Parts: sequence; structure tokens; C-alpha cells
Amino acid sequence: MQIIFFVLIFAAQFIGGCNVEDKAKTITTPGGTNPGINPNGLPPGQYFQTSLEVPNSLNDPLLTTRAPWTGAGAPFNYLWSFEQIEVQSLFDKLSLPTQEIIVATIDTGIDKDHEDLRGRLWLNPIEGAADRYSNGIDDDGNGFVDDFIGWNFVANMNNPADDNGHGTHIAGTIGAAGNNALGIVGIAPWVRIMPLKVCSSAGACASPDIRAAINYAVANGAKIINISLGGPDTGADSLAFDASITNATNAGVLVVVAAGNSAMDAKNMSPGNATHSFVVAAHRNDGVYCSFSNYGFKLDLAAPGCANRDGLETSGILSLNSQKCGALGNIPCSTRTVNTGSSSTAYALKQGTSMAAPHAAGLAAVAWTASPTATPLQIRQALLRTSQAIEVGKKSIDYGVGRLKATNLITEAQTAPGIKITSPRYGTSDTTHTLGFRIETRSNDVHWSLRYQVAPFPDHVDLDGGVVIGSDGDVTSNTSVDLTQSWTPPTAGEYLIILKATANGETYYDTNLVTRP
Ligand SMILES: [Ca+2]
Ligand SMILES: [Ca+2]
Ligand SMILES: [Ca+2]
Repeated sequence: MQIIFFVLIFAAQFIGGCNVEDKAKTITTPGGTNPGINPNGLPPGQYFQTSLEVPNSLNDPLLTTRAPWTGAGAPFNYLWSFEQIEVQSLFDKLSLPTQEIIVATIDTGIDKDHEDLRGRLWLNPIEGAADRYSNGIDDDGNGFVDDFIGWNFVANMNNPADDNGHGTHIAGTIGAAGNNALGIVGIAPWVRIMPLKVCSSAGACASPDIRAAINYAVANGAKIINISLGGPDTGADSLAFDASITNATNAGVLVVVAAGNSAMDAKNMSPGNATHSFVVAAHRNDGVYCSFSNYGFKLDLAAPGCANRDGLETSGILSLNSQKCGALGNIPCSTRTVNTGSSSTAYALKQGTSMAAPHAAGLAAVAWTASPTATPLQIRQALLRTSQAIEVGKKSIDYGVGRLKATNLITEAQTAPGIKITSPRYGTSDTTHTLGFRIETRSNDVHWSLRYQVAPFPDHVDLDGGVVIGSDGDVTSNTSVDLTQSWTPPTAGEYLIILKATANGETYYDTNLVTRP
């Protein structure tokens, strides 16, 4: 089996890095010995609070502080990204669904004892029992022994300790506790985080581990998976990711993937280039795209990922810092970089598309809170529709459909149909293409059309322009259909395919790119 190593795609030191190594690694079968959670450590109850609510007020101190930019010249608050996506105004309009929303973070693990994550972790309903989380028995028969809060696929144990810091940062952006008078607030602070560790302390992540983690998340109830890592497209391995992420989507899970920090076309980065990956680029606090962010029409949208307004290079995304080192997370870190200007080592600034993706994953959780029965394609469309277009009606090569915003998310989550071009894979080259697409209607009929625009493309492509490939009558309300359209591009070249759908006077789009040799 070919083993591909991915690297985390966050901080500046990895820009242009994305090294692929093909050295072999032994993947052991889950199960067997369990060197993980110390039975004398915190009991499961410490990770789980039964009383949940959407916080209507927020007393988290870092929400409004401007340190280390205190003084008259302080240009913006620490949590500028939380402010920019305008999610807090929705909190008092939401009530929690009867089934909790679980967000899996496929990353470097988590600092399970972090003060601002206390009570926020997913707890396996069977393995989490006091007499089951450390008994060495796979009580729920899911193939993982004592997996009470997630899994460590690197060390094959039940302790997904974060010996890097990246995963804890991402978990905090999605779901740090709100209104607890500590630290920050996550975008959806009522979700459960399911930490799945696939990356080493050095940030190397093996693709079979990532796919195993995707499968774990789907099998154990996650609704959203955040993947802030990637590597170059490598053919068969990328096809395997395509299958895993399609399976996740068909199982009702939205997979959000960072676009990558290599300033190259995101279509070359796997697993972001998988058909159903929701691909997130990064923009700064002044709205301009981050210079390292990958680009291209595979992008879905852009979200906060860096900041350098007024030359403040330290003004990245503020979130949680893992204070644990060592494979078991049992060694306090004394030297981990903290750049917040605070004496606390519990919080840190990081920048990258890795930090942008969890903003979208968090808003997906908000959308699902507003519409618990929505499908992943409907949630995807809701996020696209409520984003702030760079040019109205156009898709941008640097931002996708625009900047992530929560403004109309509740309405969109409840009304947007799911529409998605499902085949062929992005960038496929062929003389004739069979274009597959899915339409999942809500309470209104959907009328669809397929069109193309031919390269060279402008930086902002008109989604209403182009040449009609086909269109048809209405897809009736409350149905899901998979349709195909055979199409031969007129000449050699690159084509942007646009699926346009109208429902109740509103317009929705999806795009794909194919070539004719
Ligand atoms: Ca188990
Ligand atoms: Ca057990
Ligand atoms: Ca907090």
C-alpha cells in the first residue's frame, strides 16, 4: 500500500512546504493494548456536561480585549474573525436540536484538559461510562478499545493528545466554550468536538490514517468533519480520498477542507480537491485574500485566516493553545510558542487556511442547528448563499463565491436546495463528458440548467453567463434526484461547468471544471 504523508497547512513555515514523503509506515490494526488514557486521570464526566445551551450573552474576556495592542492605536479586537462572520447575532434565534451536533477534527489531537474546552468534547455514549473507558474492552464493538472521546490513529490508542497545538487551535475556533468567563468563544460553542489525531507532533499525517479517521467520524455520529491538512494530488491516493469523502457526504456528513497555503491552484491539493470537499481559502481582517492562500475555481469560499492590517503580523487567528507535550499529553509544555502578548500559555495566534476552514465548519454547525434535517448539500448551499460576494453573481478565483458570513444563514439553512455537480472529478480531461449532478429540493420545485464558460477565464466568472448545455423542467419539491447529461466540448480547452438552479425565485449555483484534450 502506498503511504502518503501530508503536512498541516497552517503557519507561515509551511507555506510552499507540503512535502510528500513516501517512506513506509506500519499501520497497525486498531485494538489490542491500550497505553492511552491514564485511569487515574480525569474521569469521563469531566469532558461532558449534560446541560447545554446556546449562549445568549458572552462574557469570554478575550472577545473584546485588544491586548497586546492596548492603547488608543489598537485597531481591532483579538477575536476579529468571530466578529467578522457575524454569527453572534444568530445565537438568540437558535434553539438546540434534540440530537447534539458532533464535529470531528482530523488533526493533531486535542488538549482534552484545556480550560476553554471543558465539557465540550464528544463522549462515546457506551465507552464513556465510568466502568468502560479504561477497561481494555471494545465495549461498543466499533473496532477501537476504550475510545471514549475519539482516537489517536498515529499511536493507535485512545488518547488523542495534542503534542503539536494545531488541532486544539482548530477545535477552539469551532467550539470553545462560550459565556464561561474564560478565554474565547467558538463559532458554535454548543457542539461536541470529536478529536481524531492523525498527525504527528511534527505535523506529518499519513493518508490511510486520515481516511480511517473519516470513516470513524462517519460511523460514530459526526455531522461535520474539519480537515486542515493536505498534500499534492497523487493519483490513486487522491481517488481513495474522493471515495471516502463521497461516502461521508452520502452518509449525511459535510467535509470541510482547508485550501492550502502554497499560493497555487487548490485543484492540485488533496483531499481538498475531492469532489465533495468544501474548500475554504483564507482572507485577512481587511477582507483581502491571504497571499499564501491557494486559489482556483475549486474553492467554495474564503474565511478569516490571517491578518496583517497596519503591518501587525501577529494579528492572526486567536484560539486555544495545547499546553501538553509528549505522546501521551502528560508533559506540560514549557517552551511552546505563545504570541498573544499574554502571560497565559493557553491561547495562541496562528494563521493559515487551516484556521479559515474551522470558521466554515463552525458555521455549518450553526446552519445544522437551525435546520437539523438538512442534507450536507443543502448546508453547503446555505453557506455559499449567505457568503458575501466579491462581485455579485460571480465566482472569484481568489475567494470562491465570497467571504464567509452568517447573516442570512438561518433562512438559507431552512430553504436552500442541495445542488451539486457530482461527476466527473474536478479537472477531468476527456473528449466527451458525462456530467452527473444531484438536486435535493426543499418545499419548492427546482428548475435547473447546465451551462459552460470556456477558458481563458477572468478572475471573476459570471455565473449567469455562458452557453447552455442543457436544462429541464422542474424537479418537484421534497425529492432527491441524480441526473446525468452527456456533453462534448466544442473544441480543445478548459471549461467551467455551471449548474444553476432556481427555486421560489431564488438562484443557486455550483461549478465544476473539465477539459477537452
Ligand atoms: Ca470502542
Ligand atoms: Ca471499554
Ligand atoms: Ca470561553
